[in-house]
Amino acid sequence: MGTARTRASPALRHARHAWRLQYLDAARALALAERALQSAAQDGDLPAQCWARLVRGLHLMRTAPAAQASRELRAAQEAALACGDRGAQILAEVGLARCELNSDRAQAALARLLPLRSEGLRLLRHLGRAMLLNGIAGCFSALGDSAEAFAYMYQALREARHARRQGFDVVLYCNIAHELCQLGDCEEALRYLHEGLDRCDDLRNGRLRATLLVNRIVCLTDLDRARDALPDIEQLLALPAADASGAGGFESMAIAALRAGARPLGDQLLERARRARADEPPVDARHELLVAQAEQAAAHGDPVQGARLLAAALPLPATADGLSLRVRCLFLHTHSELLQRCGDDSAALEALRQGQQLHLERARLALRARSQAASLQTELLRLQRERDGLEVRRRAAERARAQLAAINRQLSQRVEEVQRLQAALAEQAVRDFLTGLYNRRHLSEVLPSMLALANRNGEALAVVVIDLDHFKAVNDRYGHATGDRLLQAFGALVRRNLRRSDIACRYGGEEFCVLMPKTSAHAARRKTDALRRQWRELRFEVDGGVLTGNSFSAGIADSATAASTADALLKAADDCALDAKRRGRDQSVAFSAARHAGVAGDRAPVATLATTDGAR
Ligand code: GH3
Ligand code: MG
Ligand code: MG
Repeated sequence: MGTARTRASPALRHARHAWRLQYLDAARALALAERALQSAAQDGDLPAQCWARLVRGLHLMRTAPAAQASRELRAAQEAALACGDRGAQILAEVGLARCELNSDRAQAALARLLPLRSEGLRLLRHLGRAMLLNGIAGCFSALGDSAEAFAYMYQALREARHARRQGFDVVLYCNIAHELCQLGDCEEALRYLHEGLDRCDDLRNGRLRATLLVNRIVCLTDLDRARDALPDIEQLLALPAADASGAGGFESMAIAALRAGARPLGDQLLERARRARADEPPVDARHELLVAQAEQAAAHGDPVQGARLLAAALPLPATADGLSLRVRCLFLHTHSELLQRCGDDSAALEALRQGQQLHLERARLALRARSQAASLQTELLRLQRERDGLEVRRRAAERARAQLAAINRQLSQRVEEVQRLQAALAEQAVRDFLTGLYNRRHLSEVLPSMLALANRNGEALAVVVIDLDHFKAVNDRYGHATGDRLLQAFGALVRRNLRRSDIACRYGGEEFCVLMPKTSAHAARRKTDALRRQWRELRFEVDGGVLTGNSFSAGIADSATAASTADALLKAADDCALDAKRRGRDQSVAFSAARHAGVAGDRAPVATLATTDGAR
């Protein structure tokens, strides 16, 4: 609320929490504020002091003499000023204005609040705004300008509905009902009170309930249904004493009870009213008290005394001095009745005539307020409907988005799954199951493109064909399973010894082929011989001993010297392997252009035959 947005201290958080709880749980709000104030005072925490005092000040405003509440609210305001919290300053002003109003100084209260209206609406949140608007409405109401009062109250109600959780809407139901009752529109007032009392079940605010009940009692009395007010009086008296007396209105209850014929109850209530209003009651309360006393006198069989009591208060003060139309009507109505009972018909008629005039005035105001209220209500309903519609659309869009996101998630999971499967299948299709090396199919797929790349870059691609020596004999002597083990071991050995860019395939049976990019036949032969030595050293546990000293024969050709087409290059390497076999196995033969000129065909003869003899 316009506070500098630094991190809130724990005390400030408590104080703000207390602020939001004011109407929900009045006692807890006050206790929280007291605690916050204690620690804030110790720490010199001004923002916390400000909000805690604000809560306390507003509580005093409802329960204590105006002077005491004003002191606390002024202290809150000073703290707000010191810490630059303009929002809190305005809220303190709302409280101070209410104190003026409670002391029958409506004009002064209005003068405080009106200039703050637009700034407040800009700075404050919903609850604060509703409180400010309600404060202005209260001033107009006290000044007898019901139309303005209603306009502000409905605007406040709109704000309060946004902050429904904080319960301020119930305060407004109460105030709107009070205003309607002032204008004699008691049926409509009863509807608001009913709604307020319903909502009150969600709050822990005995005082607010008591105030709603007092208003209902007043309405029912005004509608000549004083008997129906008796259960409300009972309910009110059953509330904690502080709540019941906090609401005031014992004089209204006394009038209701006496008119309902409940004399002892009326006497008791009047006694409480007298005690409650001991020092300088507001103008309305003072006149209601007189009416109650007059009713009591009449109920005790002395209407003359009653009429005399009322006559002594004539002439009645002006509206501007705080006497509401409702109480003025009540006064004149009762006076006329008592005069009639005393047999003074002409005086009774005169009072009745005055009362009728006021009724007319009330009806006129009620009509204006009603049409104002109706148009505001229509506007409110429209806004509400618009908001509800938006909310429905927002929820639907949110649901659709969530569904879409879920479907998307599922879909991408499926896509990933399929991709994984496809990759696995593709891998399976090009892998040899036994050795884990690539298969011949893969070789025929990649060799042409590797060759093209090598040719384009002017680099040599070496092809090595390896055939394990006397492998049939291994199978024959140790069994096919041992043969398989050897093939697997050979695959693993090849994998361990190759570069990542090399491609090793099982060409078929016990024959292998390795493609080595950027490698000459010469370099490839060196690597092949190193591989051959390792192969020889590998030891295999077999039935009855250890098998070692295995060998292979290899033929090597590179694209730079042997051939530039895949088939020719493979054939050149194959031929060299055959050569190695012929020369006694356990050796590598690299392509010699001179010797193979007729075979490879597409290169000028440059190299000589080179063999590496086996160690055996
Ligand atoms: P050389 O030195 O002339 O190459 O003799 P060799 O016995 O290795 O050649 P030959 O072509 O006569 O026999 C190849 C043997 O490889 C025959 C076949 O049973 C064996 N062989 C082929 N594929 C497999 C296999 O997958 N597992 C096993 N255990 N043996 C296989
Ligand atoms: Mg073979
Ligand atoms: Mg062989």
